[in-house]
Amino acid sequence: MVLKLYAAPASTASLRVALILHEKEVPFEFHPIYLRNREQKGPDFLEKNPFGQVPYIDDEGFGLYESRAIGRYIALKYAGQGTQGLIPPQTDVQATAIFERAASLEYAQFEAHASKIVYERVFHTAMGLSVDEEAAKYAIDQLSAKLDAYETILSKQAYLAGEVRDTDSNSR
Ligand SMILES: N[C@@H](CCC(=O)N[C@@H](CS)C(=O)NCC(=O)O)C(=O)O
Repeated sequence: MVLKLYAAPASTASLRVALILHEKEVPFEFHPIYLRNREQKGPDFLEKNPFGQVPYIDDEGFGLYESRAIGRYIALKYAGQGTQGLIPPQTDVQATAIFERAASLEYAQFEAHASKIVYERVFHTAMGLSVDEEAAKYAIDQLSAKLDAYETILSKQAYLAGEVRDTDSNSR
């Protein structure tokens, strides 16, 4: 039975899952959820995800929501196919810790501010809703400060996790 992806094309969290499915060459069936119609808040979808948000997958009866958890699940389940090295082997505890740190940084330091900017400046504008310019400007300032820290790290190494440019493993 092919994996089912319940998602919305304009949703960045949905695209995150679609990207992993593509990288891991996993065939899937797309089930569109119409956010404008608030289908995600209807009883059928709330049974899948009580938070009423996309994406959601159904993999042979195993249901899962939260895009990052889904991404990790797909990367682990389909480890033998598609793009390799998305997640380090758990036996390499240092590489795993560094991967987890990069993942935490994305969620805690980047996503909150970046998504606020996109919601205010892109989605609200597209939907004809009022834009909270003050909130957008605050998020831009916050994100700029975070990007300075990213710059410091990435001026010394190629990626936040994974390949290290210098030979000092402590700086990974
Ligand atoms: N942390 C969740 C966020 C999911 C999320 O924010 N989904 C948005 C679309 S990108 C959504 O369903 N919005 C509709 C709503 O909240 O009613 C994830 O990564 O899956």
